[in-house]
Amino acid sequence: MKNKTFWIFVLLLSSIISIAYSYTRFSDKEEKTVAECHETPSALEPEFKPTVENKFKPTVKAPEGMVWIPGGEFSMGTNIEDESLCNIKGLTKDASPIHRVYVDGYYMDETEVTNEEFEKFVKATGYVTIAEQKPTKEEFPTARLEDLIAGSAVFTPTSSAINLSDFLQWWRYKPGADWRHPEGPESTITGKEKYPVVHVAYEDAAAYAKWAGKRLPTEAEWEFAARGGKTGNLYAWGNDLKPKGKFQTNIYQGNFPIKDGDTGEDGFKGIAPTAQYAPNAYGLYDMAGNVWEWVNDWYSVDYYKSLAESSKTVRNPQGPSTYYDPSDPTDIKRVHRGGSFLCTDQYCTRYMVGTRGKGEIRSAANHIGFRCVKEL
Ligand SMILES: [Ca+2]
Ligand SMILES: [Ca+2]
Repeated sequence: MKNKTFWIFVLLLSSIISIAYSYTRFSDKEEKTVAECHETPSALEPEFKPTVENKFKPTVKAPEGMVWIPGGEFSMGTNIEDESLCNIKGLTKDASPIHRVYVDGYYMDETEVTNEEFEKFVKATGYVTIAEQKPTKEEFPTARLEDLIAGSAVFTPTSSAINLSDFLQWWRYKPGADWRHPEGPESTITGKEKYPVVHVAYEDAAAYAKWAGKRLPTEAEWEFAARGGKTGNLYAWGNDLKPKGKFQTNIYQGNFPIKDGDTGEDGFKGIAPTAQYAPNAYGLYDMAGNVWEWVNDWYSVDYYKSLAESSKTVRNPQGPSTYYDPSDPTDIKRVHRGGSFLCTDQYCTRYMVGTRGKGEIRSAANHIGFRCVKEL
């Protein structure tokens, strides 16, 4: 590749895309008809046992913008391993088997952290995100100096229909893309104060959380909250993607990833302001879709298997002791959850509540954000 930004693109950002797209490596493709692509996945019961919420509820008012999540015992994960994604088998098997988990209660942000909130943090601290920093020769010794340019990955639609096996066709490393310039240097966040902040790497999200007196959720806390006290649902709101024909979250409809392919049937083409759809039963918005959300756990492909081996309820799991992803063995990854405005039933269905994503910890993109939790 002779493209000027290729080195950075590959070295700095290829791992980002594995967030949702590493399934190309899992793939054991079978041709399916369009109708089959839209099949409702098989019912999840009876592997899920009832969620048992803790009874305790704080008597004090919740911190502004946060809601109390009671915690308790629940069945975590999914038993859908290969029906979730058209043409691609085995993608979500890292979220199985279903296993029993207990988490203590906590407060959680009602929405993804917004540009307005992140700006307060930056103004107060002078923080500079990783996407704004020029990559160094030490980090990327094989890159040419002129290729070491600050930037981040931006979704770039294709001009025509393509085979979906190679994500490099629709992701570009854009110099100058950062949280203030989500689509690149010419774009701004003026008027987008209530949109989720994007182009934040794990470190950036963790730094914000610390400043705010909060922390990032564990993966178990995130999923307990997303399930809203319900048992074994496919989505954060129930089992029907479109109850009464209405979308419940901001994902992608139409042909992916073609220019103007997103029909916006759910009300939004591309990213949306937070809280545009009904909240789940705990009062949380956008636990599915809009932007992926960093959680604190290391990503290990077989973590759920290791937890399930004991057959006991796992209490307050903090994630594996280190990362492990055989598809990118050298990348240091943590977990993402919830899917994004780019998730489609043609390609990525990780808006399903039990499924997982992953990302290299110093990488960012214009569909990745976060929210925080706080202990009582
Ligand atoms: Ca949409
Ligand atoms: Ca989200």
